[in-house]
Amino acid sequence: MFVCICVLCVCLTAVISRNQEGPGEMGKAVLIPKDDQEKMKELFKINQFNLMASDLIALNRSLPDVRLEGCKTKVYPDELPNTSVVIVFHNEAWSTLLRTVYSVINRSPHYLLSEVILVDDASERDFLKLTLENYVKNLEVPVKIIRMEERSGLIRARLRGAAASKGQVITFLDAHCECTLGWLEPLLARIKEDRKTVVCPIIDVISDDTFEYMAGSDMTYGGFNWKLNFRWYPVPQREMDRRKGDRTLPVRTPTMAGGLFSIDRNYFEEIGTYDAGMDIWGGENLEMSFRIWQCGGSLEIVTCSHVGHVFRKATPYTFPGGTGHVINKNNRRLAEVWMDEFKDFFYIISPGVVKVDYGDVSVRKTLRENLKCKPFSWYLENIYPDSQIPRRYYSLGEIRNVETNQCLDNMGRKENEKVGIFNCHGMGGNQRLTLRHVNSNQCLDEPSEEDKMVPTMQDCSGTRSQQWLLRNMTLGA
Ligand code: LR7
Ligand code: MN
Repeated sequence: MFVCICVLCVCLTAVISRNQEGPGEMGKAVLIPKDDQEKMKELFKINQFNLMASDLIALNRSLPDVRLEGCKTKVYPDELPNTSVVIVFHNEAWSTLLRTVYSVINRSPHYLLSEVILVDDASERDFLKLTLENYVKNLEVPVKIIRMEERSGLIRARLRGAAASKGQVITFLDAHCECTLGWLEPLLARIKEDRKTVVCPIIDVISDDTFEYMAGSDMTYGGFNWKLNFRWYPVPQREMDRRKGDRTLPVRTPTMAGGLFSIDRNYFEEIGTYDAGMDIWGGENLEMSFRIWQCGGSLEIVTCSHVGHVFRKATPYTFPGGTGHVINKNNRRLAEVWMDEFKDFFYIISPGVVKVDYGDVSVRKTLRENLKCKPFSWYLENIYPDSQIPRRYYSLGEIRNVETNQCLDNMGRKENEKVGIFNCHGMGGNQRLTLRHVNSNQCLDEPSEEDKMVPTMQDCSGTRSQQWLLRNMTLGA
């Protein structure tokens, strides 16, 4: 009896003290003592995040409520569609994977959770096999584990998870996330309002070094650059105006980061799920973003929903086939199917990409026809007018003096500097110009007073000094 009570006491104290001041509680940073830092660095390499810190933090750690005040008091309909949560992983760490699962289970109303589906993309770690299977049996929400027979990449793994799911909505998460209080209801409520809206939470930052939880901003949204890299950009004024300054209203975003979103399951099918021809990692997020917008849906960041994600600086896993090859292939597939003539901008920036075999995209082109999707120019005009890709351009090529066979060349210089003149090499690169330079978003401006000969590169302003007459010129395609 005495022992029993004593054990209980210890447990109880442990629970209480952990919830208030245990490592990482309330999303605080975990600092590793000097003596352990060698070991910490070793462990960091396994997942490219501070595994030692993560392992010290409780699987159900507490987090701050980072929502806007206006979000905390919002009331959502009682009848919301339920969701399956699909989490794909390859060699994920135990603590981050389970913390993701716990945060879903502990911070979602259970009647809205159909199930959690873990899709193991052929991981090689023992603890992700039987140990994981036995562990999830004791959780309060059904957790299903699906195993890919071979390494397939996150796109085909998600497709498998989606096909096995039963919820009215499918919610995808990366395997190193933490959902915060009230994350789910606003996502589901928005889908209930409009089933063709695909919704993302605000993605908060979990530090890869300390696992500190840092609120993301409701003032950034998704875009991309000419290399087809996803990037965050400030929400433009037109979108603030559309929401009449109410920051608790969803932001219409041109693209999504890709890892964290909810979609009506029937709509997911209707709109063509994913491109199963894409391998391992990359491209699927832009592919889906373009497809949703061009084919009549919309993509939003629901600013009342916050989910954390461990952002890493490097990839911990292998890319069978080579990183560059895989990403180029995926990007080519999306450019060929969705970007019409604007794909040329991508190819010009990354000349190597056109050599990559991207397989057969006819099924995806047929999908685009069947869905009667709008052209990419419509997307640029209406959804992403602030894109770096010029919506209208006269021509793309080199500017050559036909007498001397010399070309304008930006000489690798960057901002607001003189352009140079160099022998034409026909390779594009620094000589590939629109009158807006494709690499730097700088425009050819008239020579300054001191130097009457050589034009300079200046921020594109649309003023007369940047207007040029094209005459007697051969403009390459
Ligand atoms: O071969 C693989 N098989 C997998 O199952 C490779 C990865 N994966 C899993 C992996 O374990 C993880 O759970 O897929 C998930 C995503 O992989 P990450 O975490 O290495 O990707 P990321 O967070 O660096 O990349 C972002 O872009 C990807 C492009 O393909 C995906 O869309 C990711 O889901 C996406 N992550 C996010 O959107 C979170 C916010 C990051 C930003 C910006
Ligand atoms: Mn991730």
